Amino acid sequence: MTQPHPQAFPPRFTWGVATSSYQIEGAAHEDGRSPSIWDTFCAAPGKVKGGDNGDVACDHYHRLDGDLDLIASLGVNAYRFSVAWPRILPGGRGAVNRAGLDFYSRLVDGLLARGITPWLTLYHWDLPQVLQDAGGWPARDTALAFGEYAAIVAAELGDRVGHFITINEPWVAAYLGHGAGVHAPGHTDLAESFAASHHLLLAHGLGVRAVRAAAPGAQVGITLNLAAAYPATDREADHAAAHRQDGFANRWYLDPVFGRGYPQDTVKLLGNASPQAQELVRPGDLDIIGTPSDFLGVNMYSRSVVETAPGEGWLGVRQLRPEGSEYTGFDWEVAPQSLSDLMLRLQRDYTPRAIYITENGATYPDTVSEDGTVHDEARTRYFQQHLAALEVALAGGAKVSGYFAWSLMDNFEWAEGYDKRFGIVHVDFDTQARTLKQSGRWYRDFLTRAQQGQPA
Ligand code: PNW
Repeated sequence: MTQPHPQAFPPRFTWGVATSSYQIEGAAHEDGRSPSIWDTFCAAPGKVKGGDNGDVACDHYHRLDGDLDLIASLGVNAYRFSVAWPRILPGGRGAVNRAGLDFYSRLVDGLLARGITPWLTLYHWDLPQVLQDAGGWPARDTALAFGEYAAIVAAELGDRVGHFITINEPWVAAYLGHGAGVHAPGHTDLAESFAASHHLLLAHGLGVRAVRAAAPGAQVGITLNLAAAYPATDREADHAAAHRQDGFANRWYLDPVFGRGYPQDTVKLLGNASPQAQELVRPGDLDIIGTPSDFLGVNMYSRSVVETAPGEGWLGVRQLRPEGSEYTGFDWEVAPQSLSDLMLRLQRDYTPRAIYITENGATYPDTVSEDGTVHDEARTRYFQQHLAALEVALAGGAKVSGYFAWSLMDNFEWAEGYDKRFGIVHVDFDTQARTLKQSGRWYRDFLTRAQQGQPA
C-alpha cells in the first residue's frame, strides 16, 4: 500500500478542510436569510432522498466556536467555507443584511485568531430564490447580480480574507441543475444548461474583477470539478470518445477560464444548444471570462472511463464501470493515479499560476462502534492514495500549492440528503455530537509531520 511522505510536500503548503454554507449551517430562516433554490428544491416532493433539507444540517450557524476549535484541533493551516448569498443579500441584490455579514465576519476572525487562513467561496450553489424567480443562471442578469454580490463581500471581508473562490463547480451547477435535473433548480433542458454554464463563467470573470477592485491584495480563482477521461480500449473511436467527454466535462470550463474561448469541437457537437447558437455570447464576454486569475481550484473525486456510443445523446459516449476497481459509497471509482495524470496535464496544457486541490474525499457508510470510535479504513486509505498520487504529480513538476480534504464533517450531501457521509469528523444528526474519525486522526497526524519544523 502506497503511503504519502509528509516531507515530500513543500514548506508552506496549504493544508485544509472544506465545507459549504447550505451543507452545514442550518439556521435557514434566521437573521434575515431569504430562501435559496436549495430550500425550494428540498421542499419539492421526491427531489432529495428521505425528504431531507438544510434547515438544521450540522447546526454550524449556532455552533461556530466549537466548530472553530474542532478545525483548529486538526492542525490545518487553512479552512475553505462558502458564504450564503441569501444571507448577505436577501433580495438577491440591493440592501445588505448586516446580521448575515456579521456571521462570516465572526467566522473569519475566529479562524485568524487560531492561525488558520480563510478561503472564501462566494457561490456554492445556494442562489437566492428571488433571483431564480427572475430567471436564475440561464438569465444573463444573474451574472451581473453575482458581480455586485462579490464586490460587497470582498469590500466587507477583504481586509481579513486573502483567498477568494468565485464559483464552485460550474459544471455541476449548470448540468446537474439544468440538464440532468438532479440538483436545484431541477430542470432538464440541455440548451438551458449551457446558457447557465455561460452565465456562471461570466459571473466568475466579473467576480475576479470585483474582488480585485475591492480587495487589491487578494488571490482569486475558480474551482472546477475535473475528472480525467480515459478510453475504454485502445481503439481510435474510444480515444475520440474520451476527447469528447473531456470537452464536455473539463475543457468547456478550462479553455474559456484560461482565455482560449470555448472548445470548438464541443461547440460543434452541441449544435443549437451551444451558447453561440443561442446568441448568449456577447462581444467582450470571453475577455471577461478569461480575466487572468491567481490560481485554479480543482475538486477531484474520480475519473471517467468511456467508450464510443454513436447516437447515444449529443456526446456519443457511454460511461463504463471498470471491473476490478474499488468503488466508494457513491459508486465513484477510486482512481488515485488519475489525480497525478490530471495535475500533470493541467500543468502541461494550461500552466496555471498555482493549482489548489479544493476538494478531495470519499463517502462510505461509517458506523460508530461500541467504544465510540469510527473506523473508516476505506476513507483513510482513499486519502493516503490520493496524497501519494499528489506527491508523484509534484515530483513531476505540477505546481500544486495546497490540498483541502472534503469534508470537515458529515453534512447535507445534496440530493442524497444525510445518507451519504463525507466527513473526517462524524456527526450524529440527532445530538449534533462531533466525533473525529480514524481518517481525521490520520490526516491530523500526517499534517503534524508535514508541517514539522515550520513556523506556525
Ligand atoms: C462536490 N459529479 O459535488 C461538491 O462541491 C460538494 O458540495 C459535494 O458535497 C461533494 O462534491 C461530494 O459530492 C459534486 O457528479 C457533485 O461528478 C457531483 C459530481 C461532482 C462533484
